[in-house]
Amino acid sequence: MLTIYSDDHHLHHGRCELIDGQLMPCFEMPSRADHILQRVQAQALGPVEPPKDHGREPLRRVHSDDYLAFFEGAWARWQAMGDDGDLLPFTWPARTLRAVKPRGLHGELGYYSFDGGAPITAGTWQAAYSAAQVALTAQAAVQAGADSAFALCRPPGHHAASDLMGGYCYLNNAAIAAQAFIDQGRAKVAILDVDYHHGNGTQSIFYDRADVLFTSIHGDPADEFPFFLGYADETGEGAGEGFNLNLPLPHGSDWARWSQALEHACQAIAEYGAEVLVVSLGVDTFKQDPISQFKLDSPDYLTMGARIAALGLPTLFVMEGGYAVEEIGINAVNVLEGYQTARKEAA
Ligand code: SP5
Ligand code: ZN
Repeated sequence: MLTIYSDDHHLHHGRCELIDGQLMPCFEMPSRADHILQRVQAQALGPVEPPKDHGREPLRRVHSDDYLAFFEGAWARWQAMGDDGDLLPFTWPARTLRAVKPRGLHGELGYYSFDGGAPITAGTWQAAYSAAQVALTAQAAVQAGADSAFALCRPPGHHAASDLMGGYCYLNNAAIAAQAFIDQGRAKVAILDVDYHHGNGTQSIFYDRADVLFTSIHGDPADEFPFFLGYADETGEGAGEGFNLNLPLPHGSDWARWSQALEHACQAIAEYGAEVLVVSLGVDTFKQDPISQFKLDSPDYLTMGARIAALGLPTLFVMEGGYAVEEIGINAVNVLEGYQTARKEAA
């Protein structure tokens, strides 16, 4: 399997985030992608290539122009104010306030974010832009006929909506790739989001559309981030009614429970008649993940990959979360190896 990777992700390294009432070093750190790359190479998964620059247009198909302009320019505005720490929002237009767009940097940042978990640093735009290009380059390989490809990107993307950052995410790499499939002539794209957290950004981007089916297995938002989206009764709206499937699971869910939800999601994807599959590949479902509450073990990821392969669809894997840094390479690459082995056996 082809892996697309850029070192540019090192340009994004946020300083800290608020966890359990304490400021802690950001769990979403550069060594995550480094460990995955090392494992891809150690297991000889396949070639590793740099991204091609597909430009800004494919980003504009998912994100609003004003959001992209704000994100790209935010660091320079922050610097011009004489500050050089991480830029973090601290006020949001919650209920009883107005979702107006204020003039100043901090107000605009609150307008364009939904939590305080996505710090903007000097290199965040460049890193996120490159991550989107990594996803687009891997997408192009699948569109050109490859059975599968792996977009080894960071920062992750599935929490980012059309004009909102949050949850370590800025540009929605998986959604940008899914939209590129549509724009290149695919009629039905399925997204399977296996990250521990609900992919609220991806859901909202495609919520009123029938050409992209969004399915997600995640910690029940009644008890888990992102709390305000990801419930089972969110089934899509308008033309998208019936094309959004949320499968929330309780804290403590193990492979026996999780794999039943995977079966449910895979059946929905098969019934939908998808032409191509995008997997939002988070491995924060791991039992030792420091911020998550599922109980998957490393061998389970091999089985996960094999079940995804049984769908028989051209498949683009897009890296999302996973914070047990020592094991992230093993777990992520296990999904890809499980997939690849099953595909070879089927051929
Ligand atoms: C891409 C992705 O996986 N983003 C996840 C963002 C999660 N941010 C909220 C983390 C809250 C963690 N609470 C942990 C409690 C551990 N004691
Ligand atoms: Zn996650």
